[in-house]
Amino acid sequence: MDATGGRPSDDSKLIRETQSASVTDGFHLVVDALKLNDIKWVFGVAGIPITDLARLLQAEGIRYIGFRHEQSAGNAAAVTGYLTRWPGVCLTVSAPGFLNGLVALANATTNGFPMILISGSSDRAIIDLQQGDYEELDQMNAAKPFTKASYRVDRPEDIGIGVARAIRAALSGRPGGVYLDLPAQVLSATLGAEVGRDSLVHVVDAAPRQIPSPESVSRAIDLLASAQRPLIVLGKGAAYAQADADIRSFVEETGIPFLPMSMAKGLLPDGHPQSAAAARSLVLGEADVVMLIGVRLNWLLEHGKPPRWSPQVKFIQLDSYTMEIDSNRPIAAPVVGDIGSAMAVFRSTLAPGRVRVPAAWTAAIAQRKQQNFERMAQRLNANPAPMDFSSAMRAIRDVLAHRPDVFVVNEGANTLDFGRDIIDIHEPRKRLDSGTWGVMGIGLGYAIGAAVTSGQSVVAVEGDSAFGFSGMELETICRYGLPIVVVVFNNGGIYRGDDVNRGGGSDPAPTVLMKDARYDRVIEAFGGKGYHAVDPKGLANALAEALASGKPAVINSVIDPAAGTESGHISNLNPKSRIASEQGKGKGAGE
Ligand code: ADP
Ligand code: TPW
Ligand code: MG
Repeated sequence: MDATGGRPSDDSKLIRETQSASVTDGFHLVVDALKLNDIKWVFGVAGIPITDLARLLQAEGIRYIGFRHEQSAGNAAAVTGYLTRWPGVCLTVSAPGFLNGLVALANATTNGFPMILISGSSDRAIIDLQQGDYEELDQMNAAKPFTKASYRVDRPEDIGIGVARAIRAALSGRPGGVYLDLPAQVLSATLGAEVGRDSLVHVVDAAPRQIPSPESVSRAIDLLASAQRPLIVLGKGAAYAQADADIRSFVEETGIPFLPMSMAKGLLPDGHPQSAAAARSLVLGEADVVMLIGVRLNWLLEHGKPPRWSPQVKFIQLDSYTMEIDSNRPIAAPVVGDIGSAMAVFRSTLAPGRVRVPAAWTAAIAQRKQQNFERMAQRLNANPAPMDFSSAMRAIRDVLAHRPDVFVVNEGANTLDFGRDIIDIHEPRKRLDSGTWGVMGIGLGYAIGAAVTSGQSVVAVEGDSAFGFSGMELETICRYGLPIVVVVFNNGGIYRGDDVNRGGGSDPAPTVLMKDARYDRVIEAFGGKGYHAVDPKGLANALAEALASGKPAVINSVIDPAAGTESGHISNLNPKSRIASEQGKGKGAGE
């Protein structure tokens, strides 16, 4: 029996392939509206009431990718929005399917990725009186706190407007997640074909340029020109903006050292001489004027406050979202606008030689970089058995040095920290990771979204715990034959694999996962290629071979269970109980 509680499925009557040309229905109008607005992919899980919508999308040439869980479908849609600057669309069934997708939608909103979650929903009259419909939930209101906007279409003639509003809301200002509720009755309702056609809306100029005021740019340039120790911080808003050439030219023309946040890596290559990534503590602590380009002063930058930052530092903040300004520290020179327009204005306004970077500052950074490179080289070149995070990441870094085109997806705790620090990114938007929330579960969804929309290869570098959140999407990867290689950093646990049951019982400790798990064998069940790597050479060979094949693969990389740090680099955020301090666990790795 299907999961309808015995209710007859109404799917069969829904595609009106034989309908007369004079009549259309909600299903067709949704597809027409999406096509009219250049939606090329939809990621989802089928079921009542949207099964036939998925079929019709496919029939009409929108690529439909069917997932095993809505959260991964939603993550694929979110990353599509980030990479293409056009909303990624996720399609789910009612109540539980919708809620599964909602985590990804909320994550998209938090990260500023344009995404639309479209869910079918049950009978409004029954929902509103809570009379117990199949998959009953007031979805539109449930979505509101997690989205930029949440809409429901109650009449078929409003589908065009609903889709247009969703697109505009997702893209404008700071991008984010939008929910669009489509009740089953609206999908199956019929309408005159001409009325239907006339109701569609082609969205014109969905994200209008926001040109910053000339005064704000002059104020910012005056401040930059006064700096003794200037710094540019690039965030994923800068990567999203696709103003790569102007950003790079601005950084190079001014000579100001830059620090990329994790997903801004690759806007300028990591090996760029002006990169201050390897002198992070120094530049955050000593910079006197900092230009933030598409980056928030949130927890990832310790809110811009001492002791990490100098108490005297002055900020320039370039952002499309006015309310971000002054949210954590006072901003001396706010520049509100879209980064593409703003960087062009900066470049045309800035007189050559106006901003000078004192040689003492550049030299101090160079010296600290050199020290840290040498320290890091020791860790990278050590060859411990079993592998630790550094030696395994080095193997991946070396293979990817020859493949700048490959997307790197990265999640976990230690696996995330070491991956961010060690794997160089050579091109813009090639690194996709846990992002603003530090969420686990984005891995395979992001990998699929990136592979499907770009046609390029992806390496997903996953902690063994992180991998588990979306692991069943290996079947999706194999079903569509996508060029994705998943490297599982198998240290047997969350952070570490060597913790013990503090009660002395036989149950494993809360952070422990199965020792000796063979994740490579999971993909073999779906016809993909599994590799088992126990040393850097084996890992590098497996990765090079898997990438060259262009076929789905998993590399189970055996990492020392004792190599990790509790909570990775953010152990300072972990409230500690006596049980932790007595065991001497959870010492911060710091930077
Ligand atoms: P990171 O996580 O890399 O530090 P955040 O996600 O915290 O970056 O910050 C990104 C910022 O970029 C957000 O405040 C967002 O409003 C802003 N932003 C996103 N796209 C644009 C754009 N095209 N123009 C200007 N600002 C943008
Ligand atoms: C949705 C909490 C943060 S990091 C992590 C968890 C469960 C996994 C770390 O283990 P992993 O990496 O992946 O094996 P490693 O290399 O350190 O061993 N649920 C969600 N998000 C978060 N962030 C968590 C739980 C967490
Ligand atoms: Mg682990």
